[in-house]
Amino acid sequence: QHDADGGPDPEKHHGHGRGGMGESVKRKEDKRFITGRGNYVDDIKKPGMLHCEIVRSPHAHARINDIDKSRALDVDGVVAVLTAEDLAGHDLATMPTLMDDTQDVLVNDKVKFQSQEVAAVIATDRYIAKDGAEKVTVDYEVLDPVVTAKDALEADAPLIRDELEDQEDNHIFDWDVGDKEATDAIFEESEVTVKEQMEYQRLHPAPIETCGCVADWDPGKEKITVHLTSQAPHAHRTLFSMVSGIPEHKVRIVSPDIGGGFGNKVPIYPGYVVAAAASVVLEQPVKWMEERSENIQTTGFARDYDMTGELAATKDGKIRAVRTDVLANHGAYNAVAQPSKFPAGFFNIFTGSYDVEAAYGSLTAAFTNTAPGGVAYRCSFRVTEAVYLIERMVKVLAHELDMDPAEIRRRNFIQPEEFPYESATGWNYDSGDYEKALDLALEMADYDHYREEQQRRIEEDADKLIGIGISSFTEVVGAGPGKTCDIAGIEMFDSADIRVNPTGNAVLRVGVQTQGQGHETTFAQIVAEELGMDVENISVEHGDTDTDPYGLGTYGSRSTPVAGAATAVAARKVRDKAKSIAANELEAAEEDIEWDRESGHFHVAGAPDRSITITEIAAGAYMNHPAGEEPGLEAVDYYDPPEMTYPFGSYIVVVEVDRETGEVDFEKFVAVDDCGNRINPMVIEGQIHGGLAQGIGTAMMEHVTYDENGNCTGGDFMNYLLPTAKEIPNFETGYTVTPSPHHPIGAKGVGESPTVGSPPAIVNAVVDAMAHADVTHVEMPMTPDRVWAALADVGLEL
Ligand code: MCN
Ligand code: CUM
Repeated sequence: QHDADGGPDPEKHHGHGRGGMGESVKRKEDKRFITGRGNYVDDIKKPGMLHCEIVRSPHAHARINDIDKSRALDVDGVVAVLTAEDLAGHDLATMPTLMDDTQDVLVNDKVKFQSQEVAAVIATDRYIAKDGAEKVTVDYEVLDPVVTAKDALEADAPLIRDELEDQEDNHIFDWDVGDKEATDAIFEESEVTVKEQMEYQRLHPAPIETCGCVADWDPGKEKITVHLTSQAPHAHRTLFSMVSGIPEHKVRIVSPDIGGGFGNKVPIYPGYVVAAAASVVLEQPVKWMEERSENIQTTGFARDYDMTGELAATKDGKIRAVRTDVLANHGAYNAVAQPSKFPAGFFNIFTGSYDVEAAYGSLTAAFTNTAPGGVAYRCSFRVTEAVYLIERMVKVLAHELDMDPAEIRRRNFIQPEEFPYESATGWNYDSGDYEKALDLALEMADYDHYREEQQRRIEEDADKLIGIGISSFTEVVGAGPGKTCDIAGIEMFDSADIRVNPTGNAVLRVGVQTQGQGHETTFAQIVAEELGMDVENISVEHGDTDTDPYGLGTYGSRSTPVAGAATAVAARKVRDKAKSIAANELEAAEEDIEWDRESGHFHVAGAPDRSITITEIAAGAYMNHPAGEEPGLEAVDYYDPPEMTYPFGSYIVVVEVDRETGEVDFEKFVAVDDCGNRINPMVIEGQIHGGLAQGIGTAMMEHVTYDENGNCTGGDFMNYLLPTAKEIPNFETGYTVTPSPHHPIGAKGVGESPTVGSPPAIVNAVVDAMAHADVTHVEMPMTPDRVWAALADVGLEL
């Protein structure tokens, strides 16, 4: 895949002063964001626009006997009230989920989770719609709910999905991976085995902007335009067309500025379908925008995995086998947003950064009376859960063997020369140098000093204990090769379209969609690098399916690995054409034209002063194009990645645990990441900071909780706690560079690494503070009461 000149050199990334690879170019998008000129879905106002409010069920499990619309229709300004019956008339009563299940758009017969969509009120303004919604009278017959996967699988559990033929219980599927026999055999004969039970609690991505849309049916053109909070506009267009029956070329999805996605904006939600249906029926634009509690209680959640981890090892700490068993709560529908052939996402890489002889993982998924989802929140499709499992287990093993957790990792790392490496579960790691990243992190964290300080506090019986936690994670991002990765059957390639204008600037259109990651800047940097243009002269467009090339969207940190690769390849196609124009302009043979990455110029071989810039070439392409060539200067690339990329890192967290209050303070937080060649170090650092904050939220605060009646008790920001600046310590970031051998610019994704890698480091640190009293696990979120209970359990409390 590498260019003739070898692509950018990791050792000298200076961007050549033009804002290419490796330069911390300031984000172009920030001017409009910080001056209040962003344009989000809720900013869109259209003449005659109506507003949609959804009536939601107060019960988690209930049969609907009757819905009375009359009082709502009496409210002045209410235009329509829709129920499942009305939608059925348009064949829109149900919609497919991304995992082949069928979800009610509005409840047909039986409510399956609290706050499920029951009816929709369309009115001339939002407040009237809300008043109308309060007046819709629903007669519910309340049923017994079941909220945990374990309870849902009990023989006497109430059947949630009774509308499905052949569904006799709440079991969805079983999945397994690896070699059970070989793994079990190693466990039988190993000198040491350890086992731990751990829960990865239900979380919610909670982007600042909730989900919503403005649907606008044009009866003249018979075309619908939907401004949508979408991380994947093209995939959503295809699904919209399939669900509505409107031909795909008559559907336009526009993702304007998106106020954070974090995976929450990958699925299609009932509100979108209702607004679109209402717009078609009423022939007026319809806006639907969620409130915060609706967002937390009903849209794609994350995790909810109950995991058992086991390691088999030798006495000197060589891990021989990994075994895991998982109980997964998928909520009321199987609506996980992930490549369709991976029912447990990429949980497969639970062997992590370690070279083991065998591994086996099994999983059972269940329906419950809770909101559907499972994959979201910077997770790389369940790599969060996999990394948590293995990095926690390595700490458990280190404790069992009384070994230093850094040393035990060193003994088990896959070695740099072993790449490409096939893991025990059959995954092909592209490149890595794990020890280098760990060593750098240890040095930055002043590891030995804190180990001594920890000992001193124990000996002095101090009020505050020190704990040090490590996580040396491996990620897998860049879904994905079309042969294995698809969404609703569409292969997960991505695309770039570059058009160079006569005056020498260019527009790049991509199939991915930024939600805050800085693509308008970083994708322009790839073009700047590959064409010798100034980054200021390249604008990046995305999020409009009428004009952008088809792509699968932004999630799973796939933009850089897939669309970034497409961008580099498209730029190189432009460069190839540029050579023939350069030859024409310089009156030389095309074979004699060379491109110089450093200067960004094209010149005649052996005659560097006979050179020409891309700007001059652009003029030539339109004003003096070579005979026999097409005029113009542009190229498109659809990139099917040969493999995924495997970024990695080592995080070290030092905490102080207060024995009196159970409070945890971060003393030091070091994150060393390796995402291959780096496009924009400042953007990467921003991604790391944000993701570490979310990792702290995960480990310490966040939890979507339900009571036994299925009431969502963690469904608003009073109860679902997000970290603020006050809870976030100073992060120290470092990096190593191990390029991906198969990516055109040697880059790997990074957007999810910090959230994937940090929770186990934090839990390991808190556990480590109590390890001298043989504490091996504390469940997340590690609230002060939980930490205090763990201290009290072993007599360490004050
Ligand atoms: N980058 C780079 N050099 C690399 C790798 C990445 O400069 N070697 C830059 C990229 O150019 C891009 C950013 O880092 O600007 C993230 O790139 P990448 O890792 O490819 O991830 P994506 O762009 O595909 O973003 C998705 C990822 C996911 S899946 C979640 S979830 C998440 C995350 O990004 N959601 C976010 N970070 C987020 N950040 C913000 N502000 N908002 C979200 O919703
Ligand atoms: Cu798993 S959250 Mo991101 O892949 O959009």
